[in-house]
Amino acid sequence: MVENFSEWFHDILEEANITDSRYPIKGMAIWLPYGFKIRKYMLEKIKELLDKDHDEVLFPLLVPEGELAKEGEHVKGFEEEVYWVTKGGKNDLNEKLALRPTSETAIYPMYALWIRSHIDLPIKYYQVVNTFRYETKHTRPLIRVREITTFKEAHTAHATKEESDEQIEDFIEIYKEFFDSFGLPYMISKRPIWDTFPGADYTMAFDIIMPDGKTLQVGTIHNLGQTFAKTFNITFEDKDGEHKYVYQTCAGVSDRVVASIIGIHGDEKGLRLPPMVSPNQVTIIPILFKKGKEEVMAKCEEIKNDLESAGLRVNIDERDIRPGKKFYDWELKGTPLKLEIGPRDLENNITIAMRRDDGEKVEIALDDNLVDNVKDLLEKYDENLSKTAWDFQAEHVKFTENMDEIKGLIEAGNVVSFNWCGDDECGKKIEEETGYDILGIIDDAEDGAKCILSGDDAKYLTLIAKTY
Ligand code: PR8
Repeated sequence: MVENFSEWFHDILEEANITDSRYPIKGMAIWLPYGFKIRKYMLEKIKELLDKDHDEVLFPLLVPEGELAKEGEHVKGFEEEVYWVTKGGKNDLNEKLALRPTSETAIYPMYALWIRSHIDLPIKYYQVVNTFRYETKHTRPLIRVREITTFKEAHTAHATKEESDEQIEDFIEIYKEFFDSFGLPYMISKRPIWDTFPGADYTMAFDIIMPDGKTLQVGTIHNLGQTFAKTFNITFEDKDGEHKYVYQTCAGVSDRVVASIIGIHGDEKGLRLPPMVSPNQVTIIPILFKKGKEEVMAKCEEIKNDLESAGLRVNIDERDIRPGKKFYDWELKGTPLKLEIGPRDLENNITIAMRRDDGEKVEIALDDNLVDNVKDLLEKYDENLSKTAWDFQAEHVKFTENMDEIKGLIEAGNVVSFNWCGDDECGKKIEEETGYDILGIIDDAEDGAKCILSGDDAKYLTLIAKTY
Protein backbone atom coordinates (compact mmCIF):
# COMPACT_ATOMS: atom_id res chain seq x y z
CA MET A 1 0.00 0.00 0.00
CA VAL A 2 1.23 3.48 -0.78
CA GLU A 3 2.81 5.52 2.03
CA ASN A 4 1.54 9.05 1.60
CA PHE A 5 -1.77 8.52 -0.11
CA SER A 6 -2.70 12.14 -0.64
CA GLU A 7 0.56 12.95 -2.40
CA TRP A 8 0.50 9.69 -4.36
CA PHE A 9 -3.05 10.37 -5.53
CA HIS A 10 -2.23 13.88 -6.60
CA ASP A 11 0.86 12.77 -8.52
CA ILE A 12 -0.73 9.80 -10.24
CA LEU A 13 -3.54 11.91 -11.68
CA GLU A 14 -0.95 13.96 -13.49
CA GLU A 15 1.52 11.22 -14.38
CA ALA A 16 -1.12 8.83 -15.73
CA ASN A 17 -2.85 11.53 -17.74
CA ILE A 18 -6.10 11.37 -15.74
CA THR A 19 -6.91 15.00 -14.89
CA ASP A 20 -5.22 18.38 -14.81
CA SER A 21 -6.18 20.53 -11.84
CA ARG A 22 -4.34 23.67 -12.93
CA TYR A 23 -7.51 25.18 -14.38
CA PRO A 24 -7.81 28.63 -12.79
CA ILE A 25 -11.01 27.91 -10.85
CA LYS A 26 -10.73 26.04 -7.58
CA GLY A 27 -12.38 22.64 -7.59
CA MET A 28 -12.73 22.47 -11.36
CA ALA A 29 -10.41 20.34 -13.48
CA ILE A 30 -9.91 18.94 -16.94
CA TRP A 31 -10.37 15.32 -17.84
CA LEU A 32 -7.35 14.24 -19.91
CA PRO A 33 -7.60 11.53 -22.58
CA TYR A 34 -6.58 8.52 -20.46
CA GLY A 35 -8.77 9.59 -17.55
CA PHE A 36 -11.64 10.39 -19.87
CA LYS A 37 -11.59 6.83 -21.19
CA ILE A 38 -11.68 5.36 -17.69
CA ARG A 39 -14.61 7.66 -16.95
CA LYS A 40 -16.32 6.58 -20.18
CA TYR A 41 -16.11 2.86 -19.37
CA MET A 42 -17.28 3.55 -15.82
CA LEU A 43 -20.32 5.38 -17.20
CA GLU A 44 -21.02 2.66 -19.75
CA LYS A 45 -21.33 0.20 -16.87
CA ILE A 46 -23.77 2.27 -14.81
CA LYS A 47 -25.82 2.98 -17.93
CA GLU A 48 -25.90 -0.70 -18.85
CA LEU A 49 -27.22 -1.53 -15.38
CA LEU A 50 -29.78 1.26 -15.27
CA ASP A 51 -30.99 0.93 -18.85
CA LYS A 52 -32.60 -2.40 -17.99
CA ASP A 53 -35.51 -0.57 -16.42
CA HIS A 54 -34.73 3.15 -16.26
CA ASP A 55 -34.76 5.71 -19.04
CA GLU A 56 -32.09 8.30 -19.64
CA VAL A 57 -33.16 11.95 -19.97
CA LEU A 58 -31.47 15.34 -19.96
CA PHE A 59 -32.62 18.40 -18.03
CA PRO A 60 -31.36 21.99 -18.26
CA LEU A 61 -28.49 23.14 -16.08
CA LEU A 62 -30.26 26.20 -14.68
CA VAL A 63 -32.95 26.10 -12.02
CA PRO A 64 -35.16 29.13 -11.30
CA GLU A 65 -34.76 30.47 -7.78
CA GLY A 66 -38.48 30.05 -7.19
CA GLU A 67 -38.32 26.29 -7.75
CA LEU A 68 -35.09 25.78 -5.83
CA ALA A 69 -36.52 27.65 -2.84
CA LYS A 70 -39.79 25.71 -2.69
CA GLU A 71 -38.73 22.76 -0.58
CA GLY A 72 -37.61 24.25 2.74
CA GLU A 73 -35.35 21.48 4.05
CA HIS A 74 -33.77 20.94 0.67
CA VAL A 75 -32.91 24.57 0.07
CA LYS A 76 -31.55 24.91 3.61
CA GLY A 77 -29.26 21.98 2.95
CA PHE A 78 -27.83 23.53 -0.19
CA GLU A 79 -28.04 27.32 0.34
CA GLU A 80 -24.33 27.68 1.21
CA GLU A 81 -23.33 25.73 -1.89
CA VAL A 82 -25.30 27.21 -4.75
CA TYR A 83 -23.71 29.18 -7.60
CA TRP A 84 -26.05 31.82 -8.98
CA VAL A 85 -26.47 33.31 -12.44
CA THR A 86 -27.84 36.83 -12.07
CA LYS A 87 -27.12 38.50 -15.40
CA GLY A 88 -27.72 37.87 -19.08
CA GLY A 89 -25.08 40.01 -20.74
CA LYS A 90 -25.49 43.46 -19.21
CA ASN A 91 -29.07 42.90 -18.11
CA ASP A 92 -30.08 41.78 -14.67
CA LEU A 93 -32.24 38.68 -14.93
CA ASN A 94 -35.82 38.91 -13.68
CA GLU A 95 -35.27 35.82 -11.60
CA LYS A 96 -31.97 34.49 -10.29
CA LEU A 97 -31.00 31.14 -11.80
CA ALA A 98 -29.11 28.48 -9.87
CA LEU A 99 -26.51 26.18 -11.38
CA ARG A 100 -28.02 22.87 -10.30
CA PRO A 101 -26.32 21.48 -7.18
CA THR A 102 -28.49 18.39 -7.86
CA SER A 103 -31.68 18.25 -9.95
CA GLU A 104 -34.66 17.50 -7.71
CA THR A 105 -36.01 21.01 -8.11
CA ALA A 106 -35.44 20.98 -11.87
CA ILE A 107 -37.04 17.60 -12.44
CA TYR A 108 -39.96 17.46 -10.01
CA PRO A 109 -41.97 20.40 -11.36
CA MET A 110 -41.93 18.52 -14.67
CA TYR A 111 -42.97 15.27 -12.98
CA ALA A 112 -45.97 17.22 -11.69
CA LEU A 113 -46.94 17.94 -15.30
CA TRP A 114 -46.25 14.47 -16.65
CA ILE A 115 -47.82 12.34 -13.96
CA ARG A 116 -51.62 12.25 -14.16
CA SER A 117 -52.80 8.74 -13.50
CA HIS A 118 -51.58 5.52 -11.92
CA ILE A 119 -50.83 4.24 -15.41
CA ASP A 120 -48.08 6.89 -15.69
CA LEU A 121 -46.30 5.27 -12.75
CA PRO A 122 -43.68 4.28 -11.93
CA ILE A 123 -41.41 6.85 -13.54
CA LYS A 124 -37.74 5.88 -13.44
CA TYR A 125 -35.51 8.43 -15.11
CA TYR A 126 -31.85 9.19 -14.78
CA GLN A 127 -29.36 11.62 -16.23
CA VAL A 128 -25.60 12.01 -16.30
CA VAL A 129 -24.73 15.69 -15.98
CA ASN A 130 -22.40 18.15 -14.34
CA THR A 131 -23.59 19.71 -11.11
CA PHE A 132 -22.11 22.59 -9.15
CA ARG A 133 -21.53 22.82 -5.44
CA TYR A 134 -19.60 25.61 -3.80
CA GLU A 135 -17.96 23.19 -1.39
CA THR A 136 -16.45 24.88 1.64
CA LYS A 137 -14.45 21.84 2.78
CA HIS A 138 -10.98 21.40 1.26
CA THR A 139 -11.40 20.50 -2.43
CA ARG A 140 -9.54 17.53 -3.93
CA PRO A 141 -9.48 16.36 -7.53
CA LEU A 142 -12.29 13.84 -8.24
CA ILE A 143 -12.99 13.47 -4.53
CA ARG A 144 -14.45 16.83 -3.57
CA VAL A 145 -14.92 19.08 -6.59
CA ARG A 146 -17.02 22.16 -7.16
CA GLU A 147 -18.02 21.12 -10.63
CA ILE A 148 -19.04 17.49 -10.30
CA THR A 149 -18.53 16.57 -13.93
CA THR A 150 -19.89 13.05 -13.72
CA PHE A 151 -23.06 13.22 -11.69
CA LYS A 152 -25.29 10.24 -12.39
CA GLU A 153 -28.61 11.01 -10.75
CA ALA A 154 -31.68 8.78 -10.89
CA HIS A 155 -35.13 9.99 -9.87
CA THR A 156 -38.12 7.71 -9.48
CA ALA A 157 -41.79 8.19 -8.60
CA HIS A 158 -44.15 5.45 -7.41
CA ALA A 159 -47.79 4.93 -6.53
CA THR A 160 -47.16 3.27 -3.17
CA LYS A 161 -44.70 3.41 -0.31
CA GLU A 162 -43.98 -0.30 -0.75
CA GLU A 163 -42.89 0.25 -4.33
CA SER A 164 -40.60 3.09 -3.34
CA ASP A 165 -39.03 0.91 -0.63
CA GLU A 166 -38.49 -1.81 -3.24
CA GLN A 167 -36.86 0.76 -5.47
CA ILE A 168 -34.36 1.52 -2.68
CA GLU A 169 -33.51 -2.20 -2.55
CA ASP A 170 -33.18 -2.27 -6.34
CA PHE A 171 -30.76 0.66 -6.29
CA ILE A 172 -28.71 -1.08 -3.61
CA GLU A 173 -28.46 -4.17 -5.82
CA ILE A 174 -27.58 -2.07 -8.87
CA TYR A 175 -24.84 -0.23 -7.00
CA LYS A 176 -23.47 -3.49 -5.59
CA GLU A 177 -23.16 -4.91 -9.08
CA PHE A 178 -21.70 -1.62 -10.30
CA PHE A 179 -18.95 -1.48 -7.65
CA ASP A 180 -18.34 -5.24 -7.88
CA SER A 181 -17.58 -4.87 -11.57
CA PHE A 182 -14.55 -2.73 -10.63
CA GLY A 183 -13.55 -4.96 -7.71
CA LEU A 184 -14.35 -2.16 -5.26
CA PRO A 185 -15.31 -3.14 -1.71
CA TYR A 186 -17.94 -1.10 0.10
CA MET A 187 -19.80 -0.70 3.37
CA ILE A 188 -23.53 -0.02 3.13
CA SER A 189 -25.13 1.91 5.97
CA LYS A 190 -28.21 3.89 6.84
CA ARG A 191 -27.08 7.42 7.56
CA PRO A 192 -28.04 8.96 10.93
CA ILE A 193 -30.86 11.46 10.72
CA TRP A 194 -28.52 14.49 10.91
CA ASP A 195 -26.62 13.26 7.84
CA THR A 196 -29.68 12.43 5.76
CA PHE A 197 -30.04 14.09 2.34
CA PRO A 198 -31.88 17.44 2.70
CA GLY A 199 -35.58 16.66 2.23
CA ALA A 200 -35.26 12.85 2.41
CA ASP A 201 -36.90 10.44 4.86
CA TYR A 202 -33.74 8.36 5.02
CA THR A 203 -30.45 7.86 3.18
CA MET A 204 -28.57 4.66 2.39
CA ALA A 205 -24.90 5.18 1.59
CA PHE A 206 -22.00 3.25 0.13
CA ASP A 207 -18.65 4.09 1.73
CA ILE A 208 -15.19 2.93 0.76
CA ILE A 209 -12.10 2.93 2.98
CA MET A 210 -9.35 4.71 1.11
CA PRO A 211 -5.73 3.62 1.70
CA ASP A 212 -5.18 6.39 4.25
CA GLY A 213 -8.01 4.99 6.38
CA LYS A 214 -10.43 7.81 5.61
CA THR A 215 -13.78 6.79 4.19
CA LEU A 216 -15.23 8.15 0.99
CA GLN A 217 -18.97 8.24 0.35
CA VAL A 218 -19.15 6.87 -3.20
CA GLY A 219 -22.88 6.53 -3.68
CA THR A 220 -26.12 7.45 -1.99
CA ILE A 221 -29.71 6.32 -2.27
CA HIS A 222 -32.41 8.46 -0.76
CA ASN A 223 -35.99 7.65 0.11
CA LEU A 224 -37.76 10.98 -0.36
CA GLY A 225 -41.14 9.81 0.88
CA GLN A 226 -43.82 12.33 -0.12
CA THR A 227 -41.97 15.50 0.89
CA PHE A 228 -41.14 16.69 -2.62
CA ALA A 229 -44.45 15.36 -3.98
CA LYS A 230 -46.29 17.65 -1.57
CA THR A 231 -44.03 20.63 -2.32
CA PHE A 232 -44.27 20.26 -6.09
CA ASN A 233 -47.78 18.89 -6.09
CA ILE A 234 -46.97 15.64 -7.86
CA THR A 235 -50.25 13.75 -7.72
CA PHE A 236 -51.97 10.99 -9.63
CA GLU A 237 -55.46 9.57 -9.89
CA ASP A 238 -55.40 6.08 -8.43
CA LYS A 239 -57.49 3.10 -9.58
CA ASP A 240 -60.10 4.03 -6.96
CA GLY A 241 -60.45 7.52 -8.47
CA GLU A 242 -58.72 9.20 -5.55
CA HIS A 243 -55.98 11.79 -6.06
CA LYS A 244 -52.82 10.87 -4.20
CA TYR A 245 -49.26 12.09 -3.82
CA VAL A 246 -46.50 9.95 -5.32
CA TYR A 247 -43.64 8.40 -3.32
CA GLN A 248 -40.17 9.24 -4.56
CA THR A 249 -36.59 8.10 -4.46
CA CYS A 250 -33.33 9.35 -5.91
CA ALA A 251 -29.83 7.96 -6.14
CA GLY A 252 -26.46 9.30 -7.20
CA VAL A 253 -22.84 8.48 -7.90
CA SER A 254 -20.08 10.78 -9.13
CA ASP A 255 -16.45 11.30 -10.16
CA ARG A 256 -15.64 9.71 -6.82
CA VAL A 257 -16.10 6.28 -8.40
CA VAL A 258 -13.06 6.94 -10.58
CA ALA A 259 -11.17 8.28 -7.56
CA SER A 260 -11.94 5.04 -5.71
CA ILE A 261 -10.84 2.82 -8.58
CA ILE A 262 -7.53 4.69 -8.68
CA GLY A 263 -7.07 4.89 -4.93
CA ILE A 264 -8.14 1.42 -3.89
CA HIS A 265 -6.27 -0.61 -6.49
CA GLY A 266 -3.18 1.53 -7.08
CA ASP A 267 0.27 0.70 -5.69
CA GLU A 268 3.65 2.41 -5.47
CA LYS A 269 4.27 1.72 -9.18
CA GLY A 270 1.07 3.43 -10.28
CA LEU A 271 -2.43 2.40 -11.33
CA ARG A 272 -3.75 -1.13 -11.38
CA LEU A 273 -6.90 -0.82 -13.42
CA PRO A 274 -9.72 -3.32 -13.37
CA PRO A 275 -10.26 -4.64 -16.92
CA MET A 276 -13.79 -3.19 -16.96
CA VAL A 277 -12.49 0.37 -17.12
CA SER A 278 -8.95 -0.02 -18.42
CA PRO A 279 -8.52 1.86 -21.71
CA ASN A 280 -6.30 -1.05 -22.82
CA GLN A 281 -6.89 -4.43 -21.28
CA VAL A 282 -3.85 -5.91 -23.00
CA THR A 283 -0.77 -3.98 -24.09
CA ILE A 284 1.55 -5.67 -26.57
CA ILE A 285 5.19 -4.64 -26.36
CA PRO A 286 7.27 -5.70 -29.35
CA ILE A 287 10.97 -6.25 -28.68
CA LEU A 288 12.49 -5.11 -31.93
CA PHE A 289 15.93 -5.60 -33.41
CA LYS A 290 16.93 -4.72 -36.94
CA LYS A 291 16.70 -8.34 -37.90
CA GLY A 292 13.25 -9.90 -37.89
CA LYS A 293 11.47 -6.62 -37.18
CA GLU A 294 8.71 -7.12 -39.78
CA GLU A 295 7.96 -10.65 -38.61
CA VAL A 296 7.62 -9.55 -34.98
CA MET A 297 5.38 -6.62 -35.90
CA ALA A 298 3.23 -8.82 -38.14
CA LYS A 299 2.76 -11.26 -35.26
CA CYS A 300 1.85 -8.43 -32.88
CA GLU A 301 -0.81 -7.22 -35.32
CA GLU A 302 -2.15 -10.74 -35.69
CA ILE A 303 -2.42 -11.21 -31.93
CA LYS A 304 -4.05 -7.81 -31.55
CA ASN A 305 -6.67 -8.71 -34.17
CA ASP A 306 -7.40 -12.06 -32.55
CA LEU A 307 -7.83 -10.52 -29.12
CA GLU A 308 -9.92 -7.65 -30.44
CA SER A 309 -12.18 -10.10 -32.26
CA ALA A 310 -12.77 -11.69 -28.88
CA GLY A 311 -13.96 -8.31 -27.56
CA LEU A 312 -10.81 -7.16 -25.75
CA ARG A 313 -9.28 -3.68 -25.89
CA VAL A 314 -5.70 -4.02 -27.08
CA ASN A 315 -2.89 -1.67 -28.03
CA ILE A 316 0.61 -2.19 -29.44
CA ASP A 317 3.24 0.16 -28.08
CA GLU A 318 5.22 0.90 -31.21
CA ARG A 319 7.01 3.96 -29.87
CA ASP A 320 10.67 4.22 -30.71
CA ILE A 321 11.88 4.05 -27.10
CA ARG A 322 13.53 1.36 -25.00
CA PRO A 323 11.25 -1.55 -24.06
CA GLY A 324 12.16 -0.95 -20.41
CA LYS A 325 10.62 2.50 -20.60
CA LYS A 326 7.48 1.04 -22.17
CA PHE A 327 7.13 -1.47 -19.35
CA TYR A 328 7.53 1.30 -16.83
CA ASP A 329 4.91 3.47 -18.56
CA TRP A 330 2.29 0.75 -18.80
CA GLU A 331 2.91 -0.24 -15.24
CA LEU A 332 2.22 3.36 -14.23
CA LYS A 333 -0.91 3.42 -16.36
CA GLY A 334 -2.11 0.15 -14.89
CA THR A 335 -2.77 -1.89 -18.01
CA PRO A 336 -3.88 -5.28 -16.64
CA LEU A 337 -1.79 -7.50 -18.90
CA LYS A 338 1.34 -6.91 -20.93
CA LEU A 339 2.44 -9.25 -23.70
CA GLU A 340 6.05 -9.13 -24.75
CA ILE A 341 7.21 -10.55 -28.09
CA GLY A 342 10.72 -10.57 -29.52
CA PRO A 343 12.37 -12.52 -32.34
CA ARG A 344 13.39 -15.34 -30.02
CA ASP A 345 9.84 -15.67 -28.67
CA LEU A 346 8.62 -15.86 -32.22
CA GLU A 347 11.06 -18.70 -32.92
CA ASN A 348 9.79 -20.53 -29.84
CA ASN A 349 6.21 -19.66 -30.77
CA ILE A 350 5.48 -18.02 -27.41
CA THR A 351 4.77 -14.65 -25.86
CA ILE A 352 5.66 -13.58 -22.34
CA ALA A 353 2.62 -12.36 -20.40
CA MET A 354 2.97 -10.19 -17.33
CA ARG A 355 0.10 -9.37 -14.98
CA ARG A 356 0.10 -5.90 -13.43
CA ASP A 357 -0.88 -7.18 -9.99
CA ASP A 358 1.78 -9.77 -9.19
CA GLY A 359 4.26 -8.93 -11.95
CA GLU A 360 4.78 -12.61 -12.60
CA LYS A 361 5.89 -13.60 -16.11
CA VAL A 362 4.26 -16.57 -17.78
CA GLU A 363 4.86 -18.03 -21.20
CA ILE A 364 1.82 -18.39 -23.40
CA ALA A 365 1.95 -20.45 -26.59
CA LEU A 366 1.07 -18.60 -29.78
CA ASP A 367 -1.56 -21.13 -30.73
CA ASP A 368 -5.33 -21.48 -30.93
CA ASN A 369 -5.64 -21.23 -27.14
CA LEU A 370 -4.03 -17.80 -26.96
CA VAL A 371 -7.30 -15.88 -26.62
CA ASP A 372 -8.61 -18.22 -23.92
CA ASN A 373 -5.33 -18.09 -22.04
CA VAL A 374 -5.29 -14.29 -22.10
CA LYS A 375 -8.90 -14.10 -20.95
CA ASP A 376 -8.12 -16.52 -18.18
CA LEU A 377 -5.22 -14.37 -16.96
CA LEU A 378 -7.39 -11.25 -17.06
CA GLU A 379 -10.07 -12.98 -15.05
CA LYS A 380 -7.59 -14.12 -12.40
CA TYR A 381 -6.12 -10.63 -12.28
CA ASP A 382 -9.58 -9.12 -11.82
CA GLU A 383 -10.44 -11.58 -9.05
CA ASN A 384 -7.17 -10.88 -7.28
CA LEU A 385 -7.67 -7.10 -7.37
CA SER A 386 -11.09 -7.54 -5.87
CA LYS A 387 -9.97 -10.03 -3.25
CA THR A 388 -7.02 -7.86 -2.17
CA ALA A 389 -9.33 -4.87 -1.82
CA TRP A 390 -12.01 -6.75 0.13
CA ASP A 391 -9.33 -8.25 2.41
CA PHE A 392 -8.01 -4.75 3.07
CA GLN A 393 -11.49 -3.62 4.10
CA ALA A 394 -12.07 -6.66 6.31
CA GLU A 395 -8.78 -5.99 8.11
CA HIS A 396 -9.65 -2.36 8.67
CA VAL A 397 -13.05 -2.55 10.31
CA LYS A 398 -12.51 -3.02 14.04
CA PHE A 399 -15.16 -3.52 16.69
CA THR A 400 -14.92 -1.96 20.13
CA GLU A 401 -17.09 -1.62 23.21
CA ASN A 402 -14.89 1.07 24.68
CA MET A 403 -15.21 4.78 23.82
CA ASP A 404 -11.55 5.35 24.73
CA GLU A 405 -10.40 2.96 22.03
CA ILE A 406 -12.13 4.67 19.12
CA LYS A 407 -9.51 7.37 18.60
CA GLY A 408 -6.52 5.01 18.60
CA LEU A 409 -8.20 2.61 16.19
CA ILE A 410 -9.20 5.32 13.74
CA GLU A 411 -5.83 7.05 13.88
CA ALA A 412 -4.26 3.68 13.06
CA GLY A 413 -6.20 3.69 9.77
CA ASN A 414 -9.34 1.78 10.72
CA VAL A 415 -13.07 2.25 10.63
CA VAL A 416 -14.70 1.37 13.94
CA SER A 417 -17.91 -0.53 14.52
CA PHE A 418 -19.72 -0.16 17.84
CA ASN A 419 -23.08 -0.68 19.49
CA TRP A 420 -25.39 2.29 19.66
CA CYS A 421 -28.70 2.89 21.42
CA GLY A 422 -29.94 4.85 18.40
CA ASP A 423 -30.71 8.05 20.33
CA ASP A 424 -29.83 11.11 18.23
CA GLU A 425 -28.42 13.15 21.10
CA CYS A 426 -26.26 10.25 22.18
CA GLY A 427 -25.03 9.77 18.57
CA LYS A 428 -24.07 13.40 18.25
CA LYS A 429 -22.23 13.21 21.57
CA ILE A 430 -20.27 10.22 20.31
CA GLU A 431 -19.23 12.31 17.30
CA GLU A 432 -18.33 15.29 19.50
CA GLU A 433 -16.33 13.32 22.03
CA THR A 434 -14.35 11.43 19.40
CA GLY A 435 -14.14 14.11 16.71
CA TYR A 436 -15.18 11.64 13.98
CA ASP A 437 -18.32 11.04 11.92
CA ILE A 438 -20.88 8.32 12.41
CA LEU A 439 -21.28 6.76 8.96
CA GLY A 440 -24.45 4.94 9.80
CA ILE A 441 -26.18 1.78 10.87
CA ILE A 442 -25.01 -1.47 9.30
CA ASP A 443 -27.06 -3.98 11.30
CA ASP A 444 -29.18 -4.61 14.37
CA ALA A 445 -27.20 -4.99 17.58
CA GLU A 446 -26.91 -8.43 19.11
CA ASP A 447 -29.23 -9.30 22.00
CA GLY A 448 -27.98 -7.92 25.28
CA ALA A 449 -25.53 -5.47 23.67
CA LYS A 450 -25.14 -2.10 25.39
CA CYS A 451 -24.63 1.32 23.84
CA ILE A 452 -20.97 2.36 23.86
CA LEU A 453 -21.77 5.76 25.39
CA SER A 454 -25.11 5.70 27.20
CA GLY A 455 -24.88 2.11 28.39
CA ASP A 456 -28.55 1.66 27.48
CA ASP A 457 -29.72 -1.33 25.45
CA ALA A 458 -28.10 -1.04 22.03
CA LYS A 459 -30.31 -1.11 18.96
CA TYR A 460 -27.75 -0.91 16.19
CA LEU A 461 -24.32 -1.94 15.06
CA THR A 462 -22.90 1.29 13.74
CA LEU A 463 -19.80 2.58 11.97
CA ILE A 464 -17.71 5.62 12.86
CA ALA A 465 -14.78 6.89 10.80
CA LYS A 466 -12.59 9.72 9.69
CA THR A 467 -14.27 10.82 6.49
CA TYR A 468 -13.33 12.68 3.34
C1 PR8 B 1 -27.93 13.72 -4.27
N1 PR8 B 1 -29.86 13.82 -5.67
O1 PR8 B 1 -27.59 14.81 -4.69
P1 PR8 B 1 -25.82 13.38 -2.79
N2 PR8 B 1 -17.50 16.03 -5.42
C2 PR8 B 1 -17.57 14.76 -5.88
N3 PR8 B 1 -18.59 13.94 -5.61
C3 PR8 B 1 -19.58 14.38 -4.84
C4 PR8 B 1 -19.59 15.70 -4.32
C5 PR8 B 1 -18.49 16.55 -4.64
N4 PR8 B 1 -18.41 17.80 -4.22
N5 PR8 B 1 -20.71 15.86 -3.59
C6 PR8 B 1 -21.39 14.70 -3.66
N6 PR8 B 1 -20.71 13.80 -4.40
C7 PR8 B 1 -29.19 13.04 -4.68
C8 PR8 B 1 -28.98 11.72 -5.33
C9 PR8 B 1 -29.73 13.21 -6.97
C10 PR8 B 1 -28.90 12.00 -6.78
C11 PR8 B 1 -21.13 12.42 -4.73
O2 PR8 B 1 -27.22 12.99 -3.40
O3 PR8 B 1 -25.76 14.81 -2.38
C12 PR8 B 1 -21.16 11.52 -3.49
O4 PR8 B 1 -20.61 10.26 -3.82
O5 PR8 B 1 -25.58 12.36 -1.72
C13 PR8 B 1 -22.64 11.41 -3.23
O6 PR8 B 1 -22.96 10.18 -2.60
C14 PR8 B 1 -23.25 11.49 -4.62
O7 PR8 B 1 -22.42 12.43 -5.30
C15 PR8 B 1 -24.69 11.95 -4.65
O8 PR8 B 1 -24.82 13.18 -4.00
